Amino acid sequence: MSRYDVVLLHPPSIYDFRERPAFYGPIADVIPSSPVFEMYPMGFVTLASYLRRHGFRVRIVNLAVLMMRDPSFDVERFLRGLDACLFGIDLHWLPHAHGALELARRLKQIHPDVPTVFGGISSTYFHEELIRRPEVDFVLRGSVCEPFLLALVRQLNGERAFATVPSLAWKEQGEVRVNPAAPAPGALDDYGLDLGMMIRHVVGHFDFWSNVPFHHWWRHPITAVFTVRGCGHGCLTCGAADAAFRRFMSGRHPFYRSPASIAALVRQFATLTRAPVFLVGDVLDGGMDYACAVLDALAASPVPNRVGFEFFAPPPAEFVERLRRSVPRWFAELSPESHDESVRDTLGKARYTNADMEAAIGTMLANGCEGLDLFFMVGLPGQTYENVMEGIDYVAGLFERFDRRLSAFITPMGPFLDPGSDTFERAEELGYRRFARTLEEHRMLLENRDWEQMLSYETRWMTREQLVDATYDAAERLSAAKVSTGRIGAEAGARVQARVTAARDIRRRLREGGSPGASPRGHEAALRADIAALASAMLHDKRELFPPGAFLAQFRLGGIARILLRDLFRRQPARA
Ligand code: B12
Ligand code: SF4
Repeated sequence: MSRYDVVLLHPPSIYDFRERPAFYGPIADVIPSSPVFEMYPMGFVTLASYLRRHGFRVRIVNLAVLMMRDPSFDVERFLRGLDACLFGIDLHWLPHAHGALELARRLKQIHPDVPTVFGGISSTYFHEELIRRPEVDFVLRGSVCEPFLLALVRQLNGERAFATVPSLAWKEQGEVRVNPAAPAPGALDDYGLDLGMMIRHVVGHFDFWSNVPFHHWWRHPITAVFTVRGCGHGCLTCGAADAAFRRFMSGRHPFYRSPASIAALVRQFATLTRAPVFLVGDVLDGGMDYACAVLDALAASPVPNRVGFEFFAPPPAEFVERLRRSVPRWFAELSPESHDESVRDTLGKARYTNADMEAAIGTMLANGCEGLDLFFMVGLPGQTYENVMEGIDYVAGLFERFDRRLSAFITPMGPFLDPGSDTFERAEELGYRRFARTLEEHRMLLENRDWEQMLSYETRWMTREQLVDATYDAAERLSAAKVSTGRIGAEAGARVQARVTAARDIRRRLREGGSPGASPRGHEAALRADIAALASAMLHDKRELFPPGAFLAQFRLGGIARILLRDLFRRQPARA
């Protein structure tokens, strides 16, 4: 009998990133992971919890983190040591097109008799192309895959009647079969995290490093509760927008987690850690009654941790006032994407004026919001270079007007257009020029050495070169505005400035040097070293968004021990 029924593996975005360092630019500047995109989909944890609850043995392996932590980590040797009935690989985010396929290929070489299953948003979109590849045996489609993966594992252990597994793409004697999609469930409450089981697995198997969600997580273990699946907004650029999901995701979206389940998950995290708990998804999208019910549930079970709220449009004043009364410590994120009302209108997230936004900023700061981050983007429909720069001047004005709890960040949309989004499907009509359509074409883009060439698009308003220029120039100006208003210190500002200068220099040297190996050996080594120095964040100081803390200060060891004890005395589920 194999040691595990399923091993879920998270690949790096580019499989050979350690041997072939590429210049990824600022594509991962405002997220916890580096451009290796080493964070695994949170769905790994809910899939593992669900299967374990049904008596199956599941292991999560964050291969990307293992490869990052130790440059001499021998991947092939590690893969050879895995003992499982099924390997699950996520191709959730398209930038993993390179790493996920290469990992599957290697697993097939080493374990030819163990099937591979792919899942995630990009796998769902590209399931027909994926299932034709020899290294892929199954693809599970859907935004909620727990019951389908369970059905697949049961069939692998039983009659192998794969035609009965909902939403499965598979092969029968070389012929591709795509089973009908099962409707997505109406609520998310059945698909949660089981922290007790997770901790017991980590402790029992001495398996901390392969489970960590991203590099350095143990230093700033931010946690998140996913309140919604899908989204009701219509951003033209988003692969999970209403129109996008209707193109390729079965079932009705969005659907929400109940207020009681949200509060229970927040409490679970607070038992474990002192770190902030972020609610992913704008609770106001579920309607005012739902959003207030979430606040009431949080108020009934208060936690000392800071709780983060995400807003897709400026929240109404009465909601913010109620938030202050319900949650002792809170912070928020608002993503206007552009300061320009007409660009915002075209983008389609939400329609509001800058005056509305400024009023909401004032209200939030007056109601105890401990930090408010605004997110802006380069690469939007209708956006020119000048327009991006005007945006930074607008933000600088906000910095003058509001206190230092308000901050802002800008990143390029990239490296890829989201498949299934309007900008991907209706590119020409919306002013986009697409450099990749198929999964294989995206994989090939990741073979490039420079993020400018990795970008899968340019727009009628900005070429790829201008998108890069706008990104660097905007970041430089934004950083200067932060220094002059005391949001970051002069030293942090100088670090950002030095990184932008280094990035421009690398770009020039890559252009002059051409393909790898074309430049003299010494130059090549220096270039690699300079690229590596910019690996984690480029245009922002990541510490601004994810302040590091010491391990012992972040975790509540007593709480962890209590969860562990409770789990040990719980009857272990029989396989059913
Ligand atoms: C929260 C979120 C994040 C979080 C990550 C949380 C996490 N670790 O999962 C953060 C902010 C870090 C993030 C970052 C990025 N994100 Co994001 N993110 C989202 C968001 C808003 C919600 C996702 C969600 O609800 N997940 C719910 C969890 C519980 O389920 P799940 O992880 O999806 O897993 C389920 C299924 O997908 C499936 N599944 C997943 N993997 C596997 C594997 C197997 C084997 C199987 C069988 C099933 C399976 O089963 C799971 C359980 O049901 C979506 C938009 C949306 N509304 O959906 C965008 C979205 C997924 N992100 C997107 C992108 C592009 C990114 C970035 C690449 C952006 C960037 N350049 O920085 C990075 C990549 C980060 C990395 N890997 O390191 C795009 C993806 C488009 C695409 N097809 O590639 C989306 C659709 C929209 C968007 N543009 O933001 N993201
Ligand atoms: S980018 Fe727009 S459509 Fe996509 S999840 Fe965010 S608000 Fe929803």
